[in-house]
Amino acid sequence: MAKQLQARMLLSGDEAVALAALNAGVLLGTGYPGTPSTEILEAFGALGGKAQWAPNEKVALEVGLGAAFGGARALVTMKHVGVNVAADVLFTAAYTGVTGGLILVSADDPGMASSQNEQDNRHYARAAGVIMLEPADSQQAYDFTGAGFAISEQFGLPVILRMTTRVCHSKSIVEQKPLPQPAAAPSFQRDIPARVMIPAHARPAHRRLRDKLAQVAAYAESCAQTLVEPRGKALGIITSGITAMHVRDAAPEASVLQLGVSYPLPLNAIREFVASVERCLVIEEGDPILVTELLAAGLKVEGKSERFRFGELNVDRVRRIIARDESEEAPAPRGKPPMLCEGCSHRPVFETLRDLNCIVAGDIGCYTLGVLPPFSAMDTCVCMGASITVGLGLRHVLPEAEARRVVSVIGDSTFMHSGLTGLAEMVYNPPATGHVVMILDNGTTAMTGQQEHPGTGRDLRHEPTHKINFEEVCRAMGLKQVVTVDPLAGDGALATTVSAALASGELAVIVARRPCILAAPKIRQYDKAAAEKLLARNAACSAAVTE
Ligand SMILES: Cc1ncc(C[n+]2csc(CCOP(=O)(O)OP(=O)(O)O)c2C)c(N)n1
Ligand code: SF4
Repeated sequence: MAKQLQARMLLSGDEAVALAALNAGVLLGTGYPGTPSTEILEAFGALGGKAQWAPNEKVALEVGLGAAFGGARALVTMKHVGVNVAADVLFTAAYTGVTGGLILVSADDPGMASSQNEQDNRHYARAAGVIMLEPADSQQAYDFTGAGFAISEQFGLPVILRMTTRVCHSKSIVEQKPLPQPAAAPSFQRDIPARVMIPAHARPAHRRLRDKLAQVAAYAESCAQTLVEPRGKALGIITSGITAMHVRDAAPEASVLQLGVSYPLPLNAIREFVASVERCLVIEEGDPILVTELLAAGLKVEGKSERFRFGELNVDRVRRIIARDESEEAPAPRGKPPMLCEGCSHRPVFETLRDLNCIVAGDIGCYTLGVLPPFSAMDTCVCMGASITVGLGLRHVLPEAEARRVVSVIGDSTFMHSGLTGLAEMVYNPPATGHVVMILDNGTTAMTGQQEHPGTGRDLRHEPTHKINFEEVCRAMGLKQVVTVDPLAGDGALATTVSAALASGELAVIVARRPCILAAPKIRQYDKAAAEKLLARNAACSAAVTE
């Protein structure tokens, strides 16, 4: 049910997407936390939308795709590296197509404010063959989300809404405009050749996909998201996303073509724009994707030099690109290095691993800070879930004395995200020296702002739901040594347990359990509220029985 139109609101890009999704009649919002995307689902849930955290991004996109097969509109959110996890679904979802509108928000992080890489997910639209929309501010985040559902349904394709950190987190005025097309009621229409991707169905599906993309390109030639701003003839700039804002500030006299649909490209509109100006620059944050495509199409455009591929663009850097200024840039001011909070339960774990001279295959979360002094106790950290498996690889090949020092360290949310398959590998192909995995269970996804996950026993709204028991899961998967310790107990149990597990030469899981010190008060509140609700429900039941 659409919300009452209000005149204007100050919203972040993430909040604007959530509001548009609600107004567009999205029946299901799902995703996995990751900065800068996390707030979208939280805001969607707070507005009354059905929002849920999935164990990982692949699961989220599959659930969203199922909803879209059922004719409903679905919103799926993740950070840029999450799309790597979801890529298996994405590529084939482009073939199957969708019935209800499906938007996948990819929140990219150029400059790596809080990420392990700055991959440019515009590549994914091209590689998978899905439509990409790129808003530049909160108003466009709202408008493009609304339009995205209509476009997704019109062409029967998933849409990637590519946001970047600045667009996600900057606040600007949003006018709640009416959205293009109301959502249809969900219902299942059988379409086996479209949705069952055996080779005989997939071959024509690939051809259908290419036809659809040609239709989208034709649509993009004159759609509301292709924004032409003719000004002077001397300079024209082709751009997309947040860079459009920098461009308007840096070169107010330049004509601008902002590609709201950044894949597939409206080549005729671009050609016309290029012909209308004397010098045409392509200014894009990240990889030289647009410029490469436009040069390949025979258009006379200039790109930026390689140095501007790294990090975010801003007004000053855009001015430099326009002026072809290659002089040294002032280094960005260095912030205070992050560190584990005082009293954090991860601290004693890394002190122990450091003191035991372990080789630590680490993972991603607050605990990655165990790499910094005074701990300096992490030797690898690649992507979510890689701790267990990289540790196994090391165990398989290192000389025995070194192999016996290898420990994998993984957080609770990360364990749910992508640790389980690592455990399956561990029991299936055990190294000769055994292996030790530590699950640091602090009862939350601390790094991204304390989101719930399937191991907390609470859903996105912090209401009780089924809690996955790590120890039971490990035992069920075949591990004999599963030990639980309180890392803050201060009784030496942690060091004794780790030493014993290392010495055993067997497979072992140590669950180091103690709530994140920042999340603990809230966790106590959630537990208390849940207990009170349960009591009230039981009282109501017994009253009904005795009546
Ligand atoms: C594929 C992918 N998705 C999401 C993220 C964002 N992210 C980084 S660490 C993390 C989980 C951290 O939670 P946990 O493992 O419980 O460790 P904690 O921060 O609580 O110590 C998330 C969601 C990411 N880096 N990669
Ligand atoms: S937020 Fe929690 S898990 Fe993260 S460093 Fe602080 S206490 Fe540790």
